[in-house]
Amino acid sequence: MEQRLQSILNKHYGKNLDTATDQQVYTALMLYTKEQLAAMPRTEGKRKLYYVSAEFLIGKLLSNNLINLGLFDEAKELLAKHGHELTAVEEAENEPSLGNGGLGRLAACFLDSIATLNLCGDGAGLNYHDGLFYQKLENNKQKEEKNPWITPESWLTDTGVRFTVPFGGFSLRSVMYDVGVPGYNGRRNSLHLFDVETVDESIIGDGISFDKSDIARNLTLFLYPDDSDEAGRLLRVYQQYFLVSSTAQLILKETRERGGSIEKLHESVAVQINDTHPTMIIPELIRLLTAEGMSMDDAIREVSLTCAYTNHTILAEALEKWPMDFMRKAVPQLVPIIEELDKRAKQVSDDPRVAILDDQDRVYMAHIDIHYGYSVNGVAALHTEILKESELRPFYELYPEKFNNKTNGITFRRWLLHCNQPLAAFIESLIGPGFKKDAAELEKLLAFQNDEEVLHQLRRIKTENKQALARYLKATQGVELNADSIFDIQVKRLHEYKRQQMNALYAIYKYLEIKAGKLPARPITMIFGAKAAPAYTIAKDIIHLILCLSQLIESDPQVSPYLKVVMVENYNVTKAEKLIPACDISEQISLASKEASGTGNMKFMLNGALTLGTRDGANVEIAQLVGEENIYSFGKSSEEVIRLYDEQAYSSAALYDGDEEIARLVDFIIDKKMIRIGDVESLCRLYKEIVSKDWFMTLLDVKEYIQKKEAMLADYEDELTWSRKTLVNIAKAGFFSSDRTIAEYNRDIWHL
Ligand code: GPK
Repeated sequence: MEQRLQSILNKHYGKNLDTATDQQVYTALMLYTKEQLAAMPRTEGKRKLYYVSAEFLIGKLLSNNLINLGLFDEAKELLAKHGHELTAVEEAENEPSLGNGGLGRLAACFLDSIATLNLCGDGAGLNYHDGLFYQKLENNKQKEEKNPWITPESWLTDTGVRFTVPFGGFSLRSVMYDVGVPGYNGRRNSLHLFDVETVDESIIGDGISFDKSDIARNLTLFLYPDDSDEAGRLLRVYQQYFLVSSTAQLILKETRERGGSIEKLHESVAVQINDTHPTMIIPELIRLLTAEGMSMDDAIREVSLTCAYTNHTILAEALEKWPMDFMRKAVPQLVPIIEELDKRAKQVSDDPRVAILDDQDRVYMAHIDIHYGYSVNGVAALHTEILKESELRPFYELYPEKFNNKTNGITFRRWLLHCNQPLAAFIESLIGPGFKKDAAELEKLLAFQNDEEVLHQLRRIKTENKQALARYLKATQGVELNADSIFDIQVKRLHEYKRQQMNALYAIYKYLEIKAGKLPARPITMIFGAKAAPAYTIAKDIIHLILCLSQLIESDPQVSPYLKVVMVENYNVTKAEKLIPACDISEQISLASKEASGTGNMKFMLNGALTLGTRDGANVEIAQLVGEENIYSFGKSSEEVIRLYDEQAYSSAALYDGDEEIARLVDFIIDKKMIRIGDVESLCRLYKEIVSKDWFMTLLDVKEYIQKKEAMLADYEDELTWSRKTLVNIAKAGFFSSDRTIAEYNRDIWHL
């Protein structure tokens, strides 16, 4: 390693390890790691998986690749010998901006586990140049800026592979870049990222504005371009088709090269459709197979035996429906195929709820996946039950055999071994290194439940991680944190169903308590991190509320010693890796039934935080594993919530009018102290929304939530009891390894 690094540095910069800057050392180490990766043997298998996804939220790659290659310690020592710290060198890497939230991060964890389990499976996505916007916090508001991340030397390798993607009236060339995906045991796969040959970043204007109609130049600029107008929605269709047409062409090319038969495609290929964004791969594969001379019947049968679909949400707004007119304009070649699929589906069932085309000529993407895929899975036990019992019930009645659950997981390489090295080393000192390959071995920690020295050490490690986070936030955002306070963290995309607004109501509660002289036993630091979709007004209002509260509290010397509210700017994977190991209280407070799974909840428990959560998504399974005494659950059940929706029986106005305590908290949003700091229009809009609509039932659970959090804060003071609970959480986290999830996908769906 040393020799090779010296020679790369010399060739590129005329420097050596002692004279090079951290940035130069980063580039040299990246290039070296890339060479090592390319030299690894590929996974092999008769059937090959293509995991197709609009997002891959892969995070920085240097350290994780070094860990998986078994080179991490060597690199760290070598750099230290020459006066460089690996953590400082890592800072030089831009985080790839290829994802948005849990769905994208799940895809990234899955790639790591697929390679680690030695399964033959690649990812396929788009190479967005500016990806998801960069979030600036200014004047207590979110401002969106572009987020270029690709540098001349990067993990991307141009494969030389090119495809032509036909659109209505024109066609585009697609360029295939690869990013190597090393498993933790000697073999590798690839992430294929397709780009438009004619992409042009110079068309980006102020902020993130650009000409939405200039498809040849804009197609791979942004992930989830604003879809509040028709041009934006059409652009999403162009993006989706570009991804799936490139992937479908790659699949047929590789199948031939591997000696497989196109006529028996499903014997050589499995396609996992990650949410509905890549759904058009079904008609596209059918189109390509029939163009090869297969009959429509045969093509449909083969594709249906090849494609499987994962559902990630029951929120109606996220279930894509495209007007057929968009298809006619962007991808006219798919129109007759979609019509044929619709006709056949109507022969299977005349129930309009399962139709592909509705009476307004809109295409229901998920319905294509369910009729013409062989597997439909939810991402947590409760979520899959809700799909079967309510959201997709008519489909479940038609095809019960297709439905299955795959509870999400996370890769422990990134979310423990890399992000929390002190904890990983401590665990290894207690139970040996076996847990690194087999996460179930973490259960051995249960033997230390009554070992006071171990329990004290867990809190010491947590405190050190809190200090490290404090240093980081001081350096990057100029905020001061008190590492002796309790760190209460909610980080995830901003959405009303995730109920950051309920957490903000807690901040108001605590502020008023402190003003009234009821001081907490220990200071509390409430940390938020969240991006709001640029066109989602109420979500931005919630960010505004949190930032105004932060300022109000900060500037009040009576309150600030006891309470702090911080919003981390531009929350992303890099920041998650620093926040999660430093957390005491993990906020997982979505309205029951609405969070399909959550995966942050798993990362926090693995790093020794305790969950304050509703009985939603994977929280339910966390509670079952750790036992009710090791989690703080609250709130109305999913059955109750679903009943309230069905009977239209929820009224936030009634709760507000009937409860002085609730009214006091909500009214504070438009208190004159707040109006003085913030934007009246934004605060009033949010206030009205909560009082009159509150679609995600904040006021239903807010009182129980406050009570539970108070109980939790009190428990924190009993160090041994708290630490014992954190130990049980870490010990029981093994189930949430994505290695387990992927083994189940392979056993039940892929059969690679
Ligand atoms: C679900 F529908 C979607 C979406 O568009 N983006 C996204 O990140 C998330 N998700 C769910 O909200 C989480 O509950 C879940 O854990 C995650 O997908 C992965 O399954």
